[in-house]
This record gives sequence, structure tokens and C-alpha cells, in this order.
Amino acid sequence: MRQAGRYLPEYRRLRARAEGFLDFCYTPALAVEATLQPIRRYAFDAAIIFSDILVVPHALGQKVWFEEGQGPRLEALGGAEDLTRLRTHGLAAALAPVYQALADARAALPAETALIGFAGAPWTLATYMLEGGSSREFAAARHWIGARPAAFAQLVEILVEAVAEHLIRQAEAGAEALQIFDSWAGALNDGSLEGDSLRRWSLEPIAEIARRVRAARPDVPLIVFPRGVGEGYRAFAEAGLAAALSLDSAVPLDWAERRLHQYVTLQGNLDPRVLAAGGVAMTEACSGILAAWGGGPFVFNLGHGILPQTPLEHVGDVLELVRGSGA
Ligand code: 1CP
Repeated sequence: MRQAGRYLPEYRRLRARAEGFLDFCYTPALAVEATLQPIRRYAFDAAIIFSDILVVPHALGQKVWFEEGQGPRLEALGGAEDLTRLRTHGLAAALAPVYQALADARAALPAETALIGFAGAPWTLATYMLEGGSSREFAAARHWIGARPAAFAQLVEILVEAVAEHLIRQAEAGAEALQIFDSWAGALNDGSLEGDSLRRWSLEPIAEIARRVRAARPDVPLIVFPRGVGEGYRAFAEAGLAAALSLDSAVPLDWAERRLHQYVTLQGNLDPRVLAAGGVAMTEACSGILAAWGGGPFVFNLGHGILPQTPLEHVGDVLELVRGSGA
């Protein structure tokens, strides 16, 4: 998860060579290099293509840019009339450099290293498109759900279509597994919205995407990450929509083992702050995850993106622990 990230000095040097972050994503030679860097250093079992979830809103014609130290910015959609301006037919052409990068990365990777493609889930993408950037409160998205439900549903429908197409094209280009990030799904499950909004705006759109991807590419496993949904993970596991569920660091290990693992492969969930801190706490956290989940189908991973200040040795130490565990 965010393997290439800013914790690698070689990534920071490469990053300095591109104009803006999106230019970086759309220049296959640079994107491939960023994809390979963590594999060269650590020989992980899988590489994730260097791209971003916001290439989809950008391909739909929304203005997207990244400000140094501030994260993503978008020209927020103001109302239902702005939906008609989204370009729903130019996706493949706009994202051709991403597919090129996947094909080139697949060719450059060792045969035993899996290549993962990814996309943001409709709800998470909608929050960026309506808020105009990162948010903690999601005021605009909540307003659309409450005051303009038909327009919000239309936006989600547009995104289901676009995300499904983007994932299928990534598989065609060489991705061997696909991950859907619903990074802000937790906001749908915090009691502030009416009804079962987690099901309506996260689970169901993802299930529809999963159906389309499975119909086109039954051979490519899907990993779903509805971050922060707590007990809501059960509905995702029981729905049988994905080969694997990625769990955030707040999910209790024994609960997941009892409630989720019989339905689905688990991925996760070392706390990135624990990885950054290192020491005995890190060793014990890894052993705990391996002991709880290592008996069934399981992918060791972080519970969220790696922190830029993470010491390189800690990543090596964790790898050694996991590889030595026999799980
Ligand atoms: O290894 C990799 O880096 C893989 C490529 C990757 C992935 C899988 C990047 C590159 N971004 C993502 C996913 C992504 N992007 C998510 C979902 C996962 C998650 O929850 O972290 C989200 C929400 C984004 C949006 C995004 N992109 C943010 C905002 C996060 C927020 O708090 O709102 C930011 C800061 C980015 C920029 C970005 N994307 C990727 C990198 C390495 C960076 C850092 C920018 C840089 O290097 O300048």
C-alpha cells in the first residue's frame, strides 16, 4: 500500500524529475521506475502500479492538480448540472499512459512478482469530486446525499461505469490482481447519515463493479478495502464480492478471524505508525497478526499507507519476520 511512497530516497529523487504529480503518473517510464523501486530494494511478493485514484475524475474531465505538501485539489462539482459536463466516453484514451505503464511494468518485473492494478471506489472518488480535495467532514457529499439524492446516485452510477472500465483495462494491460480503495467508507458508517448508507453508497456500487470485472476477467482476483467501517466489514465479507478484504489497523485480530476469515482471504493490517516506530512493539504486532490469521488464506500488509518518515530498516525487519514465520 503506497509502497513506492515518500519513504524511499530513490523515489524522492525520481519525483523531483517530474513537473507535477499527474505528469509523473502519465509518464510511463517514470511510473514504471517508481513501481519497480520497492521491488528492487525489498523483493516484495507483489508490486502495485504507480498511479493515483484521482486519475479517474481527471479522465472524466474534472480539473485535478496536486499542491506540494497539501495533497490533491479538484475543481469541485457545484451541482447536478455539472454532471452533464463529465466526459464519460474518453476514459480509455485519457488513461492510455496508465495502461502502457502496466504493460511495461509487467514486462520488467520478475516473473514471480505479481502486479496489482487499482482504483478508488465510487464513494471515495465522489468525496474528492464534491469537496474539491481531502476532507474530514465530507460536508458537500453529505449535502448531496441529503438534498440531491438523485444527482448523487447519478454521480455514483457514472463512477461505477468508469471504475469498472478502468479496472478491466488494467487487467487487459497486465494487472494480475485489482484492488478497490474505499478510503473514506468509514464516514458512511458513523451514524450521521440516514438508513444503511454504507450498503447503499459503498457496498452496492463496489458489488456492481465486482460483477462487471468478474464477468470480463474471472481470472483476476479482486481485493476490496472499505477502510474504517468497523463491524461493517462483516457485510463485505458475507457479500462474497471479492477474493480478499483488506483490513485497516483498527480491526481486532481475533474478531476478524472469527467473523470474516471463513468467507474471504484477509489482507492487512500492521499499523503504519507501529512500523515507523519499530522495536518490540513492531515485532509483537507482526507476530500477533501472523498468529491470528496465518492459518488461513492471508496477505500480510499494512493497515493503511506507509508513513514517509518510516525508517528503511523497519521494512526489512518486518519482511524477515514474515518470511521466517512459515505462515
Ligand atoms: O506505491 C504507490 O505509491 C502506489 C500508488 C498509489 C496508490 C495506490 C498512490 C501514489 N496513491 C494511491 C492510492 C490513493 N491515492 C488513495 C487510496 C489509498 C489511501 O487511502 O491512501 C487515496 C485516498 C489517494 C489520494 C491521494 N493521492 C492523496 C490524499 C490522501 C488524503 O488524505 O486525502 C494524496 C496526498 C495523494 C498523492 C500521492 N499518490 C501517490 C503518492 C506516492 C502520493 C504522494 C505524492 C507525492 O509523491 O508527491
